[in-house]
Amino acid sequence: MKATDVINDLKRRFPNEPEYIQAVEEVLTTIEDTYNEHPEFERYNLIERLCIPDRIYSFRVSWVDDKGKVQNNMGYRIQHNNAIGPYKGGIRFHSSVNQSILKFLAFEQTFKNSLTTLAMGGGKGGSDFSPRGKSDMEVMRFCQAFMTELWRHIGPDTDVPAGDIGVGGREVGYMYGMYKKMTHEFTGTFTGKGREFGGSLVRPEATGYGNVYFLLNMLATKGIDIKDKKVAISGSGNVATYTAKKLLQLGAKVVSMSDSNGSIYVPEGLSEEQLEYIFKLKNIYRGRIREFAEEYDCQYFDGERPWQHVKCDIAMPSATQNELDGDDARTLLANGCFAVSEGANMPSTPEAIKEFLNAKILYAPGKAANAGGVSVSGLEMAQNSQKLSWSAEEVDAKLQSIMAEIHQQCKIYGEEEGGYINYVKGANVAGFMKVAKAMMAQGIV
Ligand code: NDP
Ligand code: 2IT
Repeated sequence: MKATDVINDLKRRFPNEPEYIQAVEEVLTTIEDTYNEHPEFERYNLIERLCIPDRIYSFRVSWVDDKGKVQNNMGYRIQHNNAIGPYKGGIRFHSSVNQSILKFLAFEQTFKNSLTTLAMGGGKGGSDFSPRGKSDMEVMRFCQAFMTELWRHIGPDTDVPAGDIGVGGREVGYMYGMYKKMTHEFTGTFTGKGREFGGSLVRPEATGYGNVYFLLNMLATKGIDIKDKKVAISGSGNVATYTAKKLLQLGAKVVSMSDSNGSIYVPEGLSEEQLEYIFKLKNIYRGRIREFAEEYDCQYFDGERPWQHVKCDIAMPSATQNELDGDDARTLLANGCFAVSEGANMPSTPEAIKEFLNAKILYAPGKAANAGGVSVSGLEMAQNSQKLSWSAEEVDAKLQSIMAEIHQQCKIYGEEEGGYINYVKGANVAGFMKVAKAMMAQGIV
């Protein structure tokens, strides 16, 4: 297999899907050598079967807004690969959603889920509907309309959706309610459900906490203590806020957060009270991060991401894809940043990744660092199957050991001469090998 040939062929066949091609390119260029050590993979044209999703559903979602106007959005579910378990992955509601973005996310999810040690294949879904600025009733009507199509394609052993950008506990609840009505069944077909109806404790916290646990594993390889380290976070949603919460518990200083309109800079680090304000601002009032800057009179960079403005030891991008580019990476490095652990999926551009790897800093790609979310989703599925619920301590302990295991797999496959761990290569090769072996064993299907 020549990675460039496969990528060029995919570019020709899917010309309008830059995010998908970007994600594929990053993986293929790092697994090429390992793949070519297995001539049987090439005989089975494994690579093409792994890059192209098993199937894609796309549909129109029509719903009525509060003014009585009929709105039409697009809905999608990408079932990418189920070699090691049922399709599994979140649903994203954001105005930017299109097939390319969901294909990149479903592709990434396949490798991420493989790393978790649990039995989950890869999938992703979503809509170009944006919950921002919509009333509760509008969000409910949209979720219900979306589910009247999606329900027939998912199931507890077929495909299990969850949250992502724009989809939190509220949206999952509404979608699950309609799913239950359509199927006449109460099964664990969604994860991230409310605690009262099968949701796992620690699932809301899991992605952010998991990212911090992964970071601790990376820092331990260098004997670095997290205490008093300055951490820049982007985003102020689910992943960003729980990342901040765990960091504060550990004595680190969170110096920035952001949303799509701008970022705040608090050089001395957020207090617990200030973080609590951000939780409320985002989850209850559904406000903007600018309002934090007004309330606490701190620096606010309108329309800007944090990276050019903050001095930090560690960066944890936790908003969206391609939110940290080559210039941002160079500025972070020049300002002394020595670790980057990605809460978002593909937040660093290829140029930024190159800068981090060349500088040989600790750099964890999202598919390893943010795998805690889907891991606890896997634990939620296990609890639902058993019709039991585990304590927060039990789930958190399992999350910590899964993140340590993912770190170990990255080390095994990514350690270079001289001891530098290339986590990009490690995560890609480890994730790939498990899926590849399962696909080989199951024949050409
Ligand atoms: P939320 O919707 O809770 O929060 C998203 C945050 O990112 C908000 O602050 C949002 O700002 C900001 N954001 C979204 N889109 C953009 C954009 N185009 N430009 C700038 N800022 C943006 O989502 P999550 O916290 O769940 O997800 C964040 C990232 O983490 C995503 O990449 C997601 O795929 C990834 N992830 C999520 C997991 C989960 O369990 N939820 C698991 C693993 C990864 P605004 O309010 O202005 O839109
Ligand atoms: O990107 C991700 O891993 C998620 N949005 C979580 C997926 C899940 O099924 O919990």
